[in-house]
This record gives sequence, C-alpha cells and structure tokens, in this order.
Amino acid sequence: MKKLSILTLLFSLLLFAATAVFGEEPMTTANVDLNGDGVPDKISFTKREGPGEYTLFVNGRPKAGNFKNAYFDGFIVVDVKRTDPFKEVAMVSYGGGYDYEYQLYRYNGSIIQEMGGFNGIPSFKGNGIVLVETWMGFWPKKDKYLLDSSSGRLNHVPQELYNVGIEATVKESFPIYKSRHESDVVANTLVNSKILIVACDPSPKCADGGYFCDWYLVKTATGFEGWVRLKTLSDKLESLPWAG
Ligand SMILES: [Ca+2]
Repeated sequence: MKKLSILTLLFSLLLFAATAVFGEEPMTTANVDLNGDGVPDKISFTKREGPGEYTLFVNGRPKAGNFKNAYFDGFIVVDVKRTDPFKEVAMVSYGGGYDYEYQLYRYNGSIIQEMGGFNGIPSFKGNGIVLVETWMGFWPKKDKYLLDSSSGRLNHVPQELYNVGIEATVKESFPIYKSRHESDVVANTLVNSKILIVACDPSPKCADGGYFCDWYLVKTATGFEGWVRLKTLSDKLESLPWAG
C-alpha cells in the first residue's frame, strides 16, 4: 500500500514536471486583462496564408506575425515581470513536437507591441527574466532573456560558453587543443580515462548545418584543459548520454 502511494506520488510529480515543461495548453481565444486597467482584453488570432503566418488580435486590433516553424498551436498568457502592470501574450508553436518556438507581445491599451521571441522550452520567472532551454543532443543549453522595461523588448543575454558538466570515458585517444583552432596540442587523452566535458561554444557554423563542428572545453583525468570538436567526442568517447 505504501509502495503504491509512493508510485502514485512519483507519477504525479512526473506528470507535474511534464506539464511544467510543456507549458499550458495553448488557447485560441481568451479574455484576460493584459494592461492592468482591470478590464479584460479580448485575445484571438487568425492563420494567414503562408506557413507559420498569423494575425494576433487584441480588442479587435490586429498585429501580424510569423513563426519560422510552419505550424503553430495558439497562445498562452504569461507574466514576464510581476511588478509591472502587464501580462504578455506568447504565441506558441510546438513545431510538430520537437522545435518549440515562442513570439511574445505586449498590449498597452492601444497598440500591440512585438517583444521578441525564441526557440526552446521557456520558464517564466516573473522577475523580468525568461530562461530558455534547448536540447543539444546530450545536455540542455540554458539561455537567458531579459526584459528591457523601457523598450518592452525581451533581449537575449549572450554567453560565450555554456556550462555542460558531463563526465565520459575515453574509448580511443584524441588530442585536446590550446585554443579553438586545431593547432597547439595541450595533451592527448588516455584510453579508459575519464574526462569532464566542461563547457560548449556552439557558435561555429558547421558546413552541414549540424552540431559536429561545435567546440567543447574538456578537462582530462590528469587535470589539463583544452578544446575539442563534438565530432571527435562523438567518435572517440565510450558513452555520451545521447537522447532525442
Ligand atoms: Ca485591460
């Protein structure tokens, strides 16, 4: 009996986590006060002809927008910053289930303003910060977006490197480099030794449009740090926790 209730609890927690990750069910119409004047605002949208194109309406005022994704699912109402009077409309595209895209709008009582958007799974902190996670094959990349209250824009706060923090075992020795060029070898990793994948620089634009030329900073078992491409990690490590 005890076991059953623990299982039930775990399942509820999982369900809650899944719900929290995927956000609320997108709506097609709603009446929510967006500008804090105490009067509900009528929100709806229509699909336009092109893939991912829509027109958002608040109290009958139109605002055209479009997703990079071809599909979209509706909108949710979010609160980017609890201490300002606004609630925001986030147009949502789940892109067939793997590439989430959001476009945010603010209504000030007369105009609908475009705030910007992002791809990934957001969490709205309510303090003017939106954290967005993007799955990188074996780790989640975390980006920060900060509301500029005066312009109403949601600005990306760029990082040069993204924290990874995953340990893996070397299957076949490979060199790590001093800088993000394939010259100046710092060390050669030892077969069967553990390395720590410290951080990622996802900025390289790979010729094939994929991720394999991204640079990763790794730390060897002997305590040396250097750079290696994802292709090398993918080929020469025993186990990266790849998941779809
Ligand atoms: Ca209102």
